[in-house]
Amino acid sequence: MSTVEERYQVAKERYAEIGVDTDKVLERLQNVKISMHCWQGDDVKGFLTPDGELTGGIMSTGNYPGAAHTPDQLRQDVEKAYSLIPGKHKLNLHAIYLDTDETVDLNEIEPRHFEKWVNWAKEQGIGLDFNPTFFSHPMMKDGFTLAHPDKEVRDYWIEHGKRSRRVAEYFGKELGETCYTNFWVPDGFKDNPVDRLSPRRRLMESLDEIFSEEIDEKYNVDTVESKLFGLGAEAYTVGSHEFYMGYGISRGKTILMDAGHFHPTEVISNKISSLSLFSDKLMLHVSRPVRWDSDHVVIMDDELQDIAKEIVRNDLLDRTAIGLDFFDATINRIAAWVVGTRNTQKALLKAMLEPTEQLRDMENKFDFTSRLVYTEDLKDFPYADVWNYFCLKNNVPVGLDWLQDVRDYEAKILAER
Ligand code: RNT
Ligand code: ZN
Repeated sequence: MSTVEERYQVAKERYAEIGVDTDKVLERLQNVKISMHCWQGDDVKGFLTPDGELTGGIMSTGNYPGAAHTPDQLRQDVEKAYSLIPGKHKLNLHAIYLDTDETVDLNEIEPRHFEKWVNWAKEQGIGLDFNPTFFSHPMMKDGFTLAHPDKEVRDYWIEHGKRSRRVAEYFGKELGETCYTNFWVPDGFKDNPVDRLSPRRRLMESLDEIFSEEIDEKYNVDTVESKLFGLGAEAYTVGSHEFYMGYGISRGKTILMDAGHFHPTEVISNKISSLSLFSDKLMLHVSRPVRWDSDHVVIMDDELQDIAKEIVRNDLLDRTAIGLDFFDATINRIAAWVVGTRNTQKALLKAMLEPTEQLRDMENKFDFTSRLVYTEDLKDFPYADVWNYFCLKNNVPVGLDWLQDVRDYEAKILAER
């Protein structure tokens, strides 16, 4: 039986024949950071209240045993996942994941409530991203937060937004790596609204107020995330795609596209190129929609590969922040992270292993026959041998081997919770 290294050498020669240097590709892949979302670890519950609850705006289903109940447990689980994922990445925190003995509400959070996360991130050598939490809270009234007609409700959430940006600035300063702070607001109506405009105007004005405080983009970059529909917001979501395209472009804010937030046949892979022409940066939530849900674990499907191709072919890696966003509580949560993160990296690798210039030439000569034959045949190239070698080089398990690690951890650690 041949070894991983031997198989890599064979693959390397095969790719060299079509003009692809696999060693260079692996160097490139090594530098790609994925922002792994903390919320897969506890089904988006967080630590704001002793046993965080989902009370509106978002939902996860399932009750697989072993969810993290404390920040320490969550960090332990994230470390386990990182040990099975090649490379160094980022962790994406939500405000409800604060780590403090004080009782604080969302409109009171301060950098010190996240100090333990920062110290841990330093130890791990990773960066942090952040999200204000506009859901699962009694101040979410009638399904509304920043777009609520009542000023008192809006003001509560505006304060939360402002404070979140200061936490993010602190992350950026302390860790020497820009923190991307994402604003996703679930506000919307279950049934057909009469007035679609006023809530959107209120959301715009609330956001403007939140962003009125200048924060250096070296430390914090604000991103805004649209959605087509949500739980209890089936008919109308205030923060739609058009809303945030307009908002982001006019305010110099980065637009975040979540793969699960569009019509079923609409794909974000086809939006990346357009957006890149009008915006310096972009951020993605790599996710997977299934019927009404937008948050299944990402698998190696066509859309994941198309997203990766668009980023790589158009040389957008440096301008694109790649975050993950899924939460499945019916499976081992660490396995969910590992599958989703490794798949995202693997899709990028597959895209990097493509002889893009040659394919572009074919297209420019209107040689659609060669384009089709090449792109089809490339699907059979031995990318998995390159991937396995990448894992080996990074001292993480190859192929299926990591599952046993997760099983052992499950038996030893998760079962005790
Ligand atoms: C919800 C959005 C949002 C959340 C996180 C937890 O539909 O995708 O990004 O998943 O903020
Ligand atoms: Zn999202």
